[in-house]
Amino acid sequence: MTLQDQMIEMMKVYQHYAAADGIQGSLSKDKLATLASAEFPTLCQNQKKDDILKGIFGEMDMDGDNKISFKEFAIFLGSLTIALKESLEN
Ligand SMILES: [Ca+2]
Repeated sequence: MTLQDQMIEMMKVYQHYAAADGIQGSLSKDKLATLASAEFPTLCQNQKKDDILKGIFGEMDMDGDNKISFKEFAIFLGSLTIALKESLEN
């Protein structure tokens, strides 16, 4: 799988969860929680997952409109990739 293929998969994941309640184009807090449960199972086994998700949502929602746009999602995934690399190296 090429990096381009993986980016397309990332776009599909966003679109899948963003369209979950029939309102496309953004992720609400509930949709983000559903996405996190399915795509980040290790995180969601953490007892503090609600606090963690609340913090993540706040960090992701850069314009403060209480929704996660694709741009905000993509930027956050970049930061998350850096954090994951650091955690795997330690
Ligand atoms: Ca936003």
